[in-house]
Amino acid sequence: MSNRRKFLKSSLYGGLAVSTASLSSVACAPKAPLRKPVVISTWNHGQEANQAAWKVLADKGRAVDAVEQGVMVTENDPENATVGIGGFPDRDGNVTLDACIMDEFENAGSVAFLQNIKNPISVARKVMDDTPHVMLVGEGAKRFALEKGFKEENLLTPKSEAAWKKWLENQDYQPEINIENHDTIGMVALDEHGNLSGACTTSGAAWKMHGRVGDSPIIGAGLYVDNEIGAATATGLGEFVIKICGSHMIVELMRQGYSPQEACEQAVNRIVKKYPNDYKNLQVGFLALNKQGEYGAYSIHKGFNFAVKASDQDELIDAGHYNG
Ligand code: SD4
Repeated sequence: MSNRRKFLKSSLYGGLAVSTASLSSVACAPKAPLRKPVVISTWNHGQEANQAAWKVLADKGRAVDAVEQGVMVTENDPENATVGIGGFPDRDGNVTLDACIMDEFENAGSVAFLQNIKNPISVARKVMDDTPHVMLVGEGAKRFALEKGFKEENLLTPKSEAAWKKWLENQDYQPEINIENHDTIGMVALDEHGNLSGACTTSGAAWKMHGRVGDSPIIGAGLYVDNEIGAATATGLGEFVIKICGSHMIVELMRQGYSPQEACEQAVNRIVKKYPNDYKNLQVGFLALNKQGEYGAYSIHKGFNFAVKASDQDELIDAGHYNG
């Protein structure tokens, strides 16, 4: 490690440092940067989503188009209970969706608490491209989507409705690690032109309070892209990602010389240090990709995986983790 990096680490984390000896192995970090284009995304559904993103990237398309096309695959899958149609509803039986997107010019678009529109990522894209705003929520987001030609539809599938009715029997609201909401998709990509973009989309925590919004549509929490440096995205219990501005923190650490892997570890360490009682019962995972095509991922607990696609790599990788 360079002296500069050592200095930055000790000054930034002097009071908060978690010994790297306590960290689990970081076998997921690549030895050499991947040749661009590259796309990485959260969880096993990321593999299928990456294929759609790859079609755009392999055709020398823009990363922002790739990530939008990629995460739409997951949004359109009714079997996925935490993204788009088929997402588990809130405790009152409403499916409410959150999504955001950032492009290579650091433009950003976001929607939150959006109902009855299947592809929130594309609505977020339209907010970014066609309005002077970054974020639209609730009724206003829906009205905007309808004006843009999106179709209103019922997103509560019989399967998700049955799961909600089962939950109503006990109404237990304890987060379960890797179970409560483990298919949210965050995706970041580096295109042939060397530009970075990212997207994140979810139906959020199952059985949440009506009106609850998580990290996924919050620029700097669930997603952040700085085309000079890198991009990061998050999954897991969003409240804890928001409280540390997780994705923004990771990008800023990469700016200061940390690798994507080190930056993801530091973000997880921050949650562990700040919330020593909470972290044991909740999962958060981060993914990062830098401008050079190096990636990293890390989570609090075992069980977080992510999908990587590049011209000579196509695999699902178990992320390193802090606990256990
Ligand atoms: C949320 N972060 O709403 C989302 C859920 C998630 O994997 O990412 N699940 O808190």
